[in-house]
Amino acid sequence: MALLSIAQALITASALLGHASASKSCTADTFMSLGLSNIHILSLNVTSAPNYSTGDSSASGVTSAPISRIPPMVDICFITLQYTHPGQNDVVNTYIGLPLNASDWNTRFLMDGGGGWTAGGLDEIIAPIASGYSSSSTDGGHNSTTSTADWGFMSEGNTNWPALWDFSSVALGEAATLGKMATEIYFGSAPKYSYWNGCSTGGRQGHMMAQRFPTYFDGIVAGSPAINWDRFQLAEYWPAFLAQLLDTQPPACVLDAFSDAAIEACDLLDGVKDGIISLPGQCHFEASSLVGQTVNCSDPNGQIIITDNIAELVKGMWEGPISLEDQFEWYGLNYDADLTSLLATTCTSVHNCTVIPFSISADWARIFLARNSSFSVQGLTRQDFDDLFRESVDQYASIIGTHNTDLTGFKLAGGKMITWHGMQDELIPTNGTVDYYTRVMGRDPTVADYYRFFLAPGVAHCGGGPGFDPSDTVFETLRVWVENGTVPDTLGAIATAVAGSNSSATRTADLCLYPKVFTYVGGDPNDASSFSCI
Ligand SMILES: *[C@@H]1O[C@H](CO)[C@@H](O)[C@H](O)[C@H]1NC(C)=O
Ligand SMILES: *[C@@H]1O[C@H](CO)[C@@H](O)[C@H](O)[C@H]1NC(C)=O
Ligand SMILES: *[C@@H]1O[C@H](CO)[C@@H](O)[C@H](O)[C@H]1NC(C)=O
Ligand SMILES: *[C@@H]1O[C@H](CO)[C@@H](O)[C@H](O)[C@H]1NC(C)=O
Ligand SMILES: *[C@@H]1O[C@H](CO)[C@@H](O)[C@H](O)[C@H]1NC(C)=O
Ligand SMILES: *[C@@H]1O[C@H](CO)[C@@H](O)[C@H](O)[C@H]1NC(C)=O
Ligand SMILES: *[C@@H]1O[C@H](CO)[C@@H](O)[C@H](O)[C@H]1NC(C)=O
Ligand SMILES: *[C@@H]1O[C@H](CO)[C@@H](O)[C@H](O)[C@H]1NC(C)=O
Ligand SMILES: *[C@@H]1O[C@H](CO)[C@@H](O)[C@H](O)[C@H]1NC(C)=O
Ligand SMILES: *[C@@H]1O[C@H](CO)[C@@H](O)[C@H](O)[C@H]1NC(C)=O
Ligand SMILES: [Ca+2]
Repeated sequence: MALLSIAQALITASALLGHASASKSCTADTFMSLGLSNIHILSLNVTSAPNYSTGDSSASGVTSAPISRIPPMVDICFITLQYTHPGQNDVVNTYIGLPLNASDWNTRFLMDGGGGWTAGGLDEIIAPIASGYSSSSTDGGHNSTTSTADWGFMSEGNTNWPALWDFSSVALGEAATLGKMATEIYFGSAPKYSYWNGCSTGGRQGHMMAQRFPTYFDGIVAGSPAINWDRFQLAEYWPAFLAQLLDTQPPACVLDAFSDAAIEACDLLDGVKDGIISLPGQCHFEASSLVGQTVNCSDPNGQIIITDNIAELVKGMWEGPISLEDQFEWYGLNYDADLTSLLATTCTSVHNCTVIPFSISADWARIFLARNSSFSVQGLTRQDFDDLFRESVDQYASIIGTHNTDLTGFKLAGGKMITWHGMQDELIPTNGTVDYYTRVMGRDPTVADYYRFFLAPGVAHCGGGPGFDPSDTVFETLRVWVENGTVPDTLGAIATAVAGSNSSATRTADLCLYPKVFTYVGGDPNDASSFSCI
């Protein structure tokens, strides 16, 4: 997900020091030397685009940038490179954008990350350029017009390993190198600082950069990261699997009734009634306590009585996958996370619903694990599920797991990274990121010198939810850490005001550096000073 923060957007060229004096011409001749020894360039397209409308990229829904914060028109030099890795039969499209006029360049380079199966594309470079940066992005060898089977299979039953390498890491590192190379060719000087900013898949990509290309970026924002990919994909598949195992397809209203009951039971444990469970460890809500209750639904209309199986299913969504041998496989969702994304249904009545497995994890299981384009969750046994899990970890951890705890290279290069994760994440279990950071901390107690992690209570996947969202401040916080040495002990966040209080007031908070816990210490719950990091 290409998240552009307000702060990032506000950093216009004029706000930052240091301008390059002149640029070369925005023509193919200028960029003839662009290349890498391991790639073969199929085409180079250089286009001068004065008055390029930034509204176009926002209209496509790819960037969440508040459009009023970046200029509606920017002058861009576009470079599109299509290349292959000889012998691998792949085609990678990489997009580079430079402020056309050197006086608009803020002397920095910034890549915005992708989302889901999208490594990136043309849309991801527009907002950075409009903010004064040079930028690049890659489709990683496939884009959204290609189905997962089309790019994931070499042929039915055979994994397309080069395509997965491209998507996972290879094309990302190349896009960074090519983007910086083009910047230097055009402006005559290398970027002073290079940054990565991403969430979800973009957060995984940010971690991949730190792990595998540790000298490429001075600063990385990696939100709600899709790291631990080999494991959490199966955790995302688990709800749909359990639903078929238990032959139970509850409509959304029933799942919401469980979330509401858990929030009702545990909301106040953190001291503030705000629809947020900030201290999930203290919540011991039993799904089975709702068995026998009637839920009134409006969409579809009707009443439904909660059964043992429904409670068992919800318990499983909160617990996460557990093997046939009763071994922990991965984390579940927090109690206050929306349950209806991983267990979406279409219904003709409250008693006749069909589960729609979450598409990315269903594709992962079908194309990369079962390697069978007709495969579905129907008829899967517990043993089958465990086999898929084992296959995922065994075959893919080193390719796309993105959980290498050795960040020594990044540390020695002087890099800085900030990760945050919403505790109401409805897709990627928040605790997987806690797990990774804890393991890095265990390996290097000085981790906070270069890599800082902040939990965001009440925030959904990459934003949304009632809680404290740092999206608008995190990039600027990272930038001043890198450029000014301002160490972020907390991370500024905003939330909607607590219901019943002055609803026009903005609720602010300073999120806590993990493992410190965001704790209410008394006072107006809309006021940041009413919370402390303990
Ligand atoms: C070159 O890139 C520009 C801008 O992205 C695009 O409009 C044009 O169609 C491309 N030309 C070719 C030949 O691909
Ligand atoms: C860009 O827009 C400005 C203001 O609207 C206009 O004066 C200028 O001619 C345009 N330039 C090009 C190359 O279209
Ligand atoms: C580049 O920007 C400078 C300063 O705003 C301006 O004087 C110059 O005319 C611009 N050059 C082009 C080619 O737009
Ligand atoms: C997606 O990739 C295909 C194959 O390379 C290409 O023809 C198409 O133009 C791409 N679409 C976008 C939106 O980039
Ligand atoms: C998840 O992490 C929280 C701490 O943030 C902890 O209290 C909770 O027990 C963990 N939940 C699971 C299922 O591991
Ligand atoms: C559901 O609706 C019935 C009547 O339609 C009402 O008696 C009952 O209290 C409602 N239950 C809930 C939990 O709102
Ligand atoms: C249940 O839903 C399916 C579509 O998912 C539909 O074909 C079927 O007729 C429905 N059954 C009843 C009893 O409504
Ligand atoms: C693929 O999956 C379908 C549906 O489960 C099954 O009928 C078929 O036998 C599988 N094919 C192979 C080659 O395993
Ligand atoms: C930069 O660092 C100085 C000295 O540590 C500090 O006073 C100042 O507030 C910092 N500026 C920013 C924007 O963080
Ligand atoms: C509500 O908040 C707004 C903005 O902070 C303030 O102007 C207003 O006086 C407040 N109203 C009350 C009743 O506190
Ligand atoms: Ca609360």
